[in-house]
Parts: sequence; C-alpha cells; structure tokens
Amino acid sequence: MNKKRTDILSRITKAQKCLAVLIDPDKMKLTSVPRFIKKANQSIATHIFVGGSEVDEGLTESLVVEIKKYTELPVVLFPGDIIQITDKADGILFLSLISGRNPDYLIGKQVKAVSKLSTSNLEIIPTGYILIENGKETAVQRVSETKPIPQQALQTIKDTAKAGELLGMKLIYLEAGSGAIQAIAPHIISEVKQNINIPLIVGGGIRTKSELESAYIAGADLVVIGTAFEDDDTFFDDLKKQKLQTNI
Ligand code: 1GP
Repeated sequence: MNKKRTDILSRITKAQKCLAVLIDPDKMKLTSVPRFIKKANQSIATHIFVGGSEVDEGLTESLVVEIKKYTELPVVLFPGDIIQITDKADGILFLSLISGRNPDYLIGKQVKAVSKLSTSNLEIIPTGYILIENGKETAVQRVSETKPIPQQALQTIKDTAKAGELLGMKLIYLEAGSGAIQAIAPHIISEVKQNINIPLIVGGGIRTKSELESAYIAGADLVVIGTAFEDDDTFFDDLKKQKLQTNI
C-alpha cells in the first residue's frame, strides 16, 4: 500500500494551489479522452480526479488507462463506490461522508474496500467529505441517502470539518455537489479554513475563472471542477498556464 505518489499533500504543504479536473467515467467517452486531456495538460490543472456517484463496473479502469496514455498529471480516484477502485490510478481519496449519518458511507464501504486496497499500490488519502446544501438535490445526496448540511449552519460545518481533522483525516473536502446551483460560499470556505490545520478541497458548481480565484482567495488549497469542463472544454483555454494571478 501507499507506494505511488499523487503530490497532493506535498504540493499543498508548499502552499501551492491545486486544480483537479474531475472526469466522470459515466459521462466521458474513451474517444474524447485525447483532446480533453491535451487541453487539461496545457492548463493550470495539477491533478486529474476520476469518479462519479453511479458508474458501471469496469468503466473506471479503462478510462484511467486511457487518460494515463496522454498525461503525466497524477490520476486520483474519487470513487462513489468500491467498484471504481483500480490500481491503474496513482492515488485514491479514501472518503468518509462525515456530513451524513449513513453508516455505510461513514465506515461500511471503507471496510469492504480494504481487501482491494491492501493489494494495490495506490496512495491512500483519508478524506473527510462534507456535503453542503446548494439549492437542488445532488447525486451524492440521492445515492448516499444522507442530508447535506445547510449553508446557514456554519458552526456545524466548521465543527464537522474539525471533527474530521481530529479523527486523523488528511484532507477535508467541502462539496456542493456536481452541477451545484450555488458553489460553496467564500465565507464558508474561509471560516472552515481558519478552523482546521489540514488542507481544504472545495468543489461543486464552480464554472468561471473568477469563481475559481475566489475559492483560492477564501482558502481552498485544491479546487475540483468537472461539469464546466464537460459542458465546454474551451473553459480550459481561460485557464492556460500563467493566466491566473493566484500562485499555482
Ligand atoms: C463534484 O466537486 C465536484 O463532486 C465537481 O463539481 O461538476 O459542479 O464542477 P462540478
């Protein structure tokens, strides 16, 4: 276990901001991978995340193999389920959905994943995953049968993130959900960041360069964007290397 390196923790420790491009195996055709990844390579993206809430068996592995033909960027699994685990990637966010109260997503699926992970070389990154309400029901909410934390419940959001840190998690992920109407508000990012001593990932509903910059300025160490690239891959052109002011 833990032989490959994804660079996530080391880059963030050096105060470098990261951008992960999220690819959902259910939505990305293998034939679209070369063009998409070429554009990602020319952008400020630092990681490729692969995962989705509902993905058929086998799709993730073939997608990861195809992506790795075209990029040196670390490929990190962001799995919605155990069947998305493949040794072909470099690492995995080992998620616990700590905003919810469904034991399967807090610890059940993690226990079932161990036999697969113990024979893999993936870098395993324990991650406290916190779903925040965004204005519509998300796939994570539906599949996990959990409730997101309301944006107004700031103290609960902060305490949940801190509890994740105290449990030994290495990252906290504030998630508004794929295609969220409202991304995580900058004041929530900033309050959570000030209250924890581990790196912060933010994702869900970020569609523009200015929203990305706001998330970084508020304190996000790594931002995840999926839908905006899926809908229009010319968004990569706005994010070409050296175009952003933030130190990436
Ligand atoms: C979803 O946070 C990610 O898990 C990315 O969300 O697809 O809205 O960018 P978007």
